[in-house]
Amino acid sequence: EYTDPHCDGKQAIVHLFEWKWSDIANECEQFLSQKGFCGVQISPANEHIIKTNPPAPWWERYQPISYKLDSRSGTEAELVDMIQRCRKVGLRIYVDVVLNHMAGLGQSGVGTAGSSFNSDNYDFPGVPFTREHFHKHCEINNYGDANQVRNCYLVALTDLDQGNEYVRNKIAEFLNRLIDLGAAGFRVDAAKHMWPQDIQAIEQKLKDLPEGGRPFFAHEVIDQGGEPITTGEYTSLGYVTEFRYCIKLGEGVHNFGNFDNAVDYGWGMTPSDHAFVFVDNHDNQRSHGGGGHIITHKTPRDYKMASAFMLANDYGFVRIMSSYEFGSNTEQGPPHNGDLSTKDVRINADGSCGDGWVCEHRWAPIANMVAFRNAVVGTNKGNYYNQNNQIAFSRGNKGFFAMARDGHMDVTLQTGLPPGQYCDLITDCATKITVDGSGMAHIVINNNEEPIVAFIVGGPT
Ligand code: ARE
Ligand code: CA
Repeated sequence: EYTDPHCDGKQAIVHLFEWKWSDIANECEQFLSQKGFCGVQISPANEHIIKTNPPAPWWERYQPISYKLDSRSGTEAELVDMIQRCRKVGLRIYVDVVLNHMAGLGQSGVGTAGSSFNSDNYDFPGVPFTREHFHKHCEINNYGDANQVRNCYLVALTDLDQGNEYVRNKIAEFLNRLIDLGAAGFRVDAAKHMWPQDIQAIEQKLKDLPEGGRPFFAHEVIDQGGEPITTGEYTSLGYVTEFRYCIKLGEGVHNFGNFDNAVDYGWGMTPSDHAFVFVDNHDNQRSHGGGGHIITHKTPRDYKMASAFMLANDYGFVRIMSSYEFGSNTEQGPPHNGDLSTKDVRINADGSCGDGWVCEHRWAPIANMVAFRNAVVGTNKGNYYNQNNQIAFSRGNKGFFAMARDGHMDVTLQTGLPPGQYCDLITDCATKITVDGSGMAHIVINNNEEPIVAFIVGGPT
């Protein structure tokens, strides 16, 4: 339940972190639809605080002021236009929703939709929420105490009581409005900090999508072992973030031998049909939540390998991260103009992005592997080969994937595929692979920057 993304069987979404709605609409039309993406996770769409010191940090959007749909990414009209334009080209929108809390203590003023607020007085007239809708103040300082994690305040953020019927109704009203506008589902921020039974009660208040079916849910629960709260408590509510996979992918890229155990159920990892997986996310790429050695766009070669493996492997539902550049300042917001408004995403002639937008999702080994994942859905890994930091495997009789850590591979392997000539997806067909009558193929990699080959049945020829 709550695991159908409603995108005609497609298998990967992209988080266009901090993009404006108008740019997302363009990206759906010009790029994502061509590459077979299922949809887009968008930054929180509702009213949030406005910070000038530090200037417009990205995390403004995780401090809600109301459920009015006016944010730094655009107005409600722009949001609706984007959802519809994406929908028209086959892409769905998944909204990042912050339901655990409102703005942090010690702040007051006006939010992005013009609503006033005063956190210390628990006054959020734009909803409205008042003191009785919040837990009494205590700070989370011990993740070993599940009660505290759910009922106390995460970094001083005023903690809503989702056990309260009025609060449940306000949240459900907000989500139902997004469903009416055409959203296909939600990424639930800080789900770990809400009781599963409260989330369930809210989900039960939701409508079916206009075209039928339950909305898709991905719950953010950071579970890396060693704490009482586990992803397993949330799997009946939808997909659950699998942060251990970030660590496993990092270890694999550094030594391919580790890819053998990339999914380790002994480690408590979430069953594949409920695991929401990613190489990095907007937090752990800047060390805000979730530990481990995380690979990011800052090491492009490793990032391409980790992402390509993730897309080739038979585990989880994939989210691709799309970032903006940042240095040592982990608070820095998206590229902005002089008035702190977010800059347009510039697309260069060669298809890369500019003006500070990284657009990992446009890098060939990532973008082109989406077609691979879509083509091999439902198949298992086979013909597994992993030696000397060279890995290869088939997915059923639908696709074959190979990758070489040092950029070179020259080996003849069983592909499990029907005979014929295949196009390498990574190089957009610049390389071709011949599978002979017994399924064998000569696999050659000679590419230092993008040391990956992948081909599928029914792909370009
Ligand atoms: C900001 C300031 C704070 C200030 C607060 C209120 O940084 O100093 O007190 O505002 O005024 C993001 C940023 C925060 C930011 C917040 C609100 O990361 O820095 O606070 O927005 O603007 C835990 C949670 C997990 C959470 C991570 C960050 O379990 O849910 O912390 N992730 C989500 C989002 C974040 C967002 C929030 C939640 C809040 O993805 O982007 O915060 O909406 C162990 C535990 C984890 C824990 C982790 C980090 O690994 O197992 O559970 O994650 O430590 O503490
Ligand atoms: Ca809570």
